Amino acid sequence: MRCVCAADFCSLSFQRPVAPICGKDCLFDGVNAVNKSNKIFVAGHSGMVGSAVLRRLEAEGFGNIVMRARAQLDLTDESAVAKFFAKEKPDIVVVAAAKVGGIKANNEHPVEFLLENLRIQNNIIHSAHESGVRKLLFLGSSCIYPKFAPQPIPETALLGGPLEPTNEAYAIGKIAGIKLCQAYGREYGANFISAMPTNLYGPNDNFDLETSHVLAALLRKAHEAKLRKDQKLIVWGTGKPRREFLHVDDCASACLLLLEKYDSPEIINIGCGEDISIRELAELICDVVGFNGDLAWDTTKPDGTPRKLLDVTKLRDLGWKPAIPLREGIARTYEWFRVNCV
Ligand code: GFB
Repeated sequence: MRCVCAADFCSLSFQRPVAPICGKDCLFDGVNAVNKSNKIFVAGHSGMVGSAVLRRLEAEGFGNIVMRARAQLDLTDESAVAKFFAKEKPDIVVVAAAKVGGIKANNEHPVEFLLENLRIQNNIIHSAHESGVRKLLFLGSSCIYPKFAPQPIPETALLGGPLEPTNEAYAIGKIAGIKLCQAYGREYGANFISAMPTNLYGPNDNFDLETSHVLAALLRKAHEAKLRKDQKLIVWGTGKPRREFLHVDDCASACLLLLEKYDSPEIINIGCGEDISIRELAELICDVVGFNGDLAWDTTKPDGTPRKLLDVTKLRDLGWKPAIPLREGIARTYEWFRVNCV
């Protein structure tokens, strides 16, 4: 069925027998519209993405937010999750809980990345359906796309070729989550949407050098190299791969827009539409941190996907754009790191 706004610019179609909205100045208000009194469960609220979504929800005046610390609710525990949903009966769910990590952690622990993510998302998505959740936002990752996907990567590239081996297990887990959301939509009419953020960074990022992503790792390395007055900073790989970096607060603003205005089972990318090489990123970080030594390349470490730039046309067509330029975002994150991690 077509979006009921029936406006010329709207090309969305839906499989559910309810009236959806496209979000682009639709004439229709939408039966699925999220309102500020809705009970919203943010799964993974203490992680980088979950905490950013929480900040944004609070800033926008959402006052009925449910959270559970890991010690209170183990999301890999099927019966505990089922009991939690049956008792709380949230209206809206954001699935920001996941086992995440950088290239090294993904490459070395495929079992944990696959199993833990499958467990968490299966439990949440299934219980959300059982307890009558009205809308669910599942967060995936840009690594779900084939290693050699066309650039920038359109949503239609999903399952079009082999994955990048260093993060295949994690990617398969996330693809399973997308497909489960779509299956609940197709079979039961659930409004479970999936968004694919690009490489994110910001407050509450993981700065552990073994398990972090590149931006957080290089911030720590540059900071420590500056303090030690080192001559060199060691960067993994060749420096040639290109990545797109989005501040997590921008990702959170996109998530809210999708909750309010996007009701399609088709996946949607979240990114800024620009990428840089790892070498350029390392130089930028050294500049922001004030480390003046040289870069040295550890080519025993993997490069991973050669390029990962998302096509963000769909999201921009909904009226969203990022607000935090990369240099400013790095400076803000460096400040956060200095206050909270050293
Ligand atoms: O951010 P990152 O760990 O993950 O690495 P991916 C990106 C690039 O930065 C790779 C290089 O080419 C790394 O070799 N790099 C250079 C470094 N120095 C460092 C360093 O000190 N630490 C790290 N971590 N990288 C991840 C996936 O892929 O992307 C996950 O493994 C997830 O599944 C995430 O999807 C978004 O961008 O290669």
